[in-house]
Amino acid sequence: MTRPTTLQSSIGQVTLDSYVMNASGPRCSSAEELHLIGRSNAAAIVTKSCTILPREGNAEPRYRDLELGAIQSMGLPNLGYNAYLDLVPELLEHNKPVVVSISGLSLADNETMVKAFDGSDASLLEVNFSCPNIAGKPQTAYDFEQVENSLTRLCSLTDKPLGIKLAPYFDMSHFDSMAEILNRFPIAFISTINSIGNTLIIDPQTERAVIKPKGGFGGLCGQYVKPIGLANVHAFRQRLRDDIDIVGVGGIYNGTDAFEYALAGASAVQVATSFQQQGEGCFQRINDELAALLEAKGYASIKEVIGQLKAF
Ligand code: RRO
Repeated sequence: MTRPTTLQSSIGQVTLDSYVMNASGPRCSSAEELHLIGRSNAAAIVTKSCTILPREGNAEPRYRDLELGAIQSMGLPNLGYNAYLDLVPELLEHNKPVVVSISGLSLADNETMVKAFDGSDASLLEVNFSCPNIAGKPQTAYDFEQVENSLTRLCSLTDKPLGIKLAPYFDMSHFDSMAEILNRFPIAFISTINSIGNTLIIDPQTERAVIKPKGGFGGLCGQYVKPIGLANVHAFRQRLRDDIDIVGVGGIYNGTDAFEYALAGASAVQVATSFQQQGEGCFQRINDELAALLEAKGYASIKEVIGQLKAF
């Protein structure tokens, strides 16, 4: 499939034919779903975060659409890492990068999976340090010492471009501390943000939370989180080494959203809620809207925009 060169980008030296891919999140657990992404205009195929063993995920109801997004507590439903190892070769036949998301329930699990995928032809590895929805498992991304320990081990296990999926941060001191840690490791990229964990939506009619797992606490997604995603991308762009790419995630529904992420410093973006709500046509639409916006503004390439947020 030919795509406008204006949207070509790269993550960890891996070329992307467009700017928009799916996020590790909805509609990317099964072989069928992943092939559907492969046939779409998405820049890459990103798998659902995998664990050592297959998981059904949390009890239902575990997802609810909201006026400006969604709340969910899926609980890592996935086929188990061996299934994704088997799928990598056939997914690569779509001629786009395959990004495997890894989300072990322990460091030992992550070590096992990083080693296994290092021996595969996966293009990029994204280790998820920020799933908010497993009862009793705090998000690694909020435990800075654990991030450092994990990266010390994981970076030694692969020569593939390795990235980590971060949780949203809300304080400048956290951006400073996390960037200082990340800059000491040979990581290729970060993806930011994951959903805003442990939020609560209450239905006043039923007088219940709208989802069941974890007593109703779940990850907030969609338009609600875009300003937080933009802030995280921009704060890290100002602090990370130039060779660490940033994948922007959070509330991207249209070409203008993607353009804003580019200004903030994202080398590519991932789409979750809009993909969940609208299906795989969202990739073509958002890429087309972005290309039209670039043309209207007189830019020849998305690369001219990345990180160019203007100061007052
Ligand atoms: O599956 C989930 O519940 C989930 C994961 Br792994 C994640 O990283 N972020 C999220 O909002 N949900």
